[in-house]
Amino acid sequence: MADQAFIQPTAKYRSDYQSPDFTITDLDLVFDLYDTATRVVANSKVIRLNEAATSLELDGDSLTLVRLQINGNDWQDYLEQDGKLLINNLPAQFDLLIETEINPEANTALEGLYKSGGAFCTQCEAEGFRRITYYQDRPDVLARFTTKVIADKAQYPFLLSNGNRIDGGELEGGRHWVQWQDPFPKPSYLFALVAGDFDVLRDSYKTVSGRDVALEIFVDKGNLDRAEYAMTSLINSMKWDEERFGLEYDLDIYMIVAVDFFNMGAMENKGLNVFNSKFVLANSKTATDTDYQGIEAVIGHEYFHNWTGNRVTCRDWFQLSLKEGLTVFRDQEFSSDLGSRPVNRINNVRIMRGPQFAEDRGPMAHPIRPEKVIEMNNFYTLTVYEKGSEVIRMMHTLLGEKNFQAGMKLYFERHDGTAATCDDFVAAMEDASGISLETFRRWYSQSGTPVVEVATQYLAEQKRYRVTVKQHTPATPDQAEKQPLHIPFDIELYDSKGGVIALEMDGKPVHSVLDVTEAEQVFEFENVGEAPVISMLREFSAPVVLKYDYTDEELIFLMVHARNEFARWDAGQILLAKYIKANVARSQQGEQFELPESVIDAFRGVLLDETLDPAFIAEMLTLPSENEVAGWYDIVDVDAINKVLSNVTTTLSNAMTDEFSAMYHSLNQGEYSIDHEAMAKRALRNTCLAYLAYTEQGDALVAKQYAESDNMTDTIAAMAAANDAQLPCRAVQMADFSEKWTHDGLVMDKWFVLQGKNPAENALANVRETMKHTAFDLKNPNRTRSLVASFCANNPVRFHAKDGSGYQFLTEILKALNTSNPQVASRLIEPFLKYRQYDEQRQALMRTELESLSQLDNLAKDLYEKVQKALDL
Ligand code: B3K
Ligand code: ZN
Repeated sequence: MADQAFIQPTAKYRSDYQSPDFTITDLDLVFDLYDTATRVVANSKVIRLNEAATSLELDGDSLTLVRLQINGNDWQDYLEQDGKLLINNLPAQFDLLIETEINPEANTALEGLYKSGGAFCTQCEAEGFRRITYYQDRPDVLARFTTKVIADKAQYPFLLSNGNRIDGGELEGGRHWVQWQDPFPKPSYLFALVAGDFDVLRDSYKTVSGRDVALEIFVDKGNLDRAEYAMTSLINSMKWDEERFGLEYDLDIYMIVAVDFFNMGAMENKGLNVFNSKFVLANSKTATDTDYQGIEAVIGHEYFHNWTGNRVTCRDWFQLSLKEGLTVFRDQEFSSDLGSRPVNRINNVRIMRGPQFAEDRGPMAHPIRPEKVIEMNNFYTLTVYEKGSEVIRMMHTLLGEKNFQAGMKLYFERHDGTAATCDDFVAAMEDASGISLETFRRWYSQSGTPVVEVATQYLAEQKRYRVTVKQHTPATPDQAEKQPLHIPFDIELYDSKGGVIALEMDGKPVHSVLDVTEAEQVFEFENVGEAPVISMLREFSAPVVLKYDYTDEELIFLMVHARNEFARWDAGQILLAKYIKANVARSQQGEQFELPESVIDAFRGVLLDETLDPAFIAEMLTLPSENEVAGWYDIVDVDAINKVLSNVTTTLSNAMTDEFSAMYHSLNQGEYSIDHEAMAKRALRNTCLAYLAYTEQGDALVAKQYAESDNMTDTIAAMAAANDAQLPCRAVQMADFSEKWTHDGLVMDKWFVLQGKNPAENALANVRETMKHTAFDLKNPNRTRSLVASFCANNPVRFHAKDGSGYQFLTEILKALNTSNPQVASRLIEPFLKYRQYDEQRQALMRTELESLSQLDNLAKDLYEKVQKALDL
């Protein structure tokens, strides 16, 4: 075992990339699985690429080296140090055998080979393979893998790995083995192994060229009735990728295994996806509509990685957005093509404007292609994923679907079977379309959220409309100087009747997407017969903050007349934002809350508009989150924001009680189903309930819905309404639910979330009490996120209690997780990183906590990187 003393973590820089000195063409693995002492024999065919190199450097972590041979002979000329194995005096080509011993049971970090419940499973991205064997654990070394898995047959009847099953047999002592071969060369991060006892849901898919693919979903025994939606989503994904992207699956089998202990959502290992059970298991009794949508999106996402990620992978981890941004774009398009495009867009934009913009304002701000990394796992961020997807979407907007697909085709022609860069992707888009993306490339290297300020002027005599667009990106801690970006700026002009005014310049029609590329640009449109109302940043055509002085009348007009639903929603959001800001200021001055009748009427109009999709109406009536509002301020007043948002809710609720009530009752549905129409109705009905909870009838109505509900969506909606409004029926519901579902952690997570978000004054004491619940387990990331993260990240008033009790609580949890699971700790620490955005007293309290963490002598790299940056050390 290597020396465990604290080694100062070091950073890696994108600019330091060097291609590997050696490559591995074939890797033959044998796993002899035992809980505490698994033996791994790795046989590699190694070829030297750099003639000058004689030493091979391999990565390793928490390994015991048992045997090292070159070409069948024991090899002594090596050095094991600081997580590296340096093998010296090597020939140009050789067979390397390495045997290591590992302890899966002690692996609570859930990276490498570990045990989830009774099963063995792996997670290797980004750098987990080095916890299995010494290897060139970097994505630009692509090898053909053969994997033999040996284990006890009774306990582990299923032995799985990547590719196709090629052989198997029985052994003495009740053990058996299976051998797998993956014909596609892949980097180590895509390796997977699973051994366990499962129920299997089987189906098949005939690809567009007529090949049959076996589909298998492995779930814990007894959960078969919760796997069907995942299977449907998988089949839909395979079909969609053929139809929209012309991409077909390439192996004879596709397997998905659901496990309970998993650090993130899922993992796209070639042919053998490992999933957090949260994104597989669902039936109407246990899952909400949001859960179903999550399953569809994540199943799609991992499936789409087979081409964007696996067939073409990343050259180095700085290029992560090459596969993640692109695959998020693909999964968003999948969900939008299958469900409601506007509702999907709205939810994606909420994530951008809330948590992604917040990331840009914090100490970890980074471009979608980071320049400097200490712990790679810290860069699986909303910036790399969601903003990365926005960057792909902007290219799609600039090129159009046809050119974009031509770019995809060229990208695969050029890079299939290799490890590529973000630049390679952009070059393929450019070459296929003939459109220059030179300035556009800055989106890859520039961090922060650009601000676009617009001024307009109507020149009545000339019938011209002048739109002045200025852009600037505020400095971020990682980058002081910013350049203008290429911003696709989608606009539309309306006349007073709501008709669209065609855009014309120099006597010619112009496209609605303006190319904003400079710090300041003026666009002047001709033949504009009257002062128009302008709709801007339609479809959120770029991930920027838009500043424009809209009047209430213009916004109310756009809420009704804008041609696309997203623009109508956005107008509603801007209108709400105006009054939320005004009232926060009033509240800080000790003045009364005010919301004009005209604003209330605008929302009433939306609720009563029968032409609109109920799911869309529900979005229109959903206020921005406390966290999103917090992002509008340099110094956040958590209490004022909370008070104002509550006031908006109760004001709308009081003013529109009759309408909410009528709508609620009219949406009473019959048979439960999970098609879009039924989900949309539930969404609106439950939005009405959330408002009605604040009226006199609230308690009775919520209690009735809980009692009568035959599905988890309506059950949780009732409980959330009771929780938010602190209704008397809350206590009964919480007790009843906990009793009913204690045995099922995944369902209990919903209850833990409500405990975490409980607005009650004693919320923290409740959370501490809840940690003693039999279903709670700090070692399970889903449980921890549900309870602890929802308290710390989504219950701002209680977490930011002035006495610092919330902060102390988070530090306790972080200290515990620092040793058991640093990846989860690193996600939970996020609220502390924003400490500079609070008043002095809170800043000081949070700083103290960060300092106490920085003093830990075993601080994990994951936390080290964030704490250092937050404290600006
Ligand atoms: N590629 C994985 C994420 C791996 C995270 C490593 N800390 C899942 C996904 O994005 O599809
Ligand atoms: Zn992904």
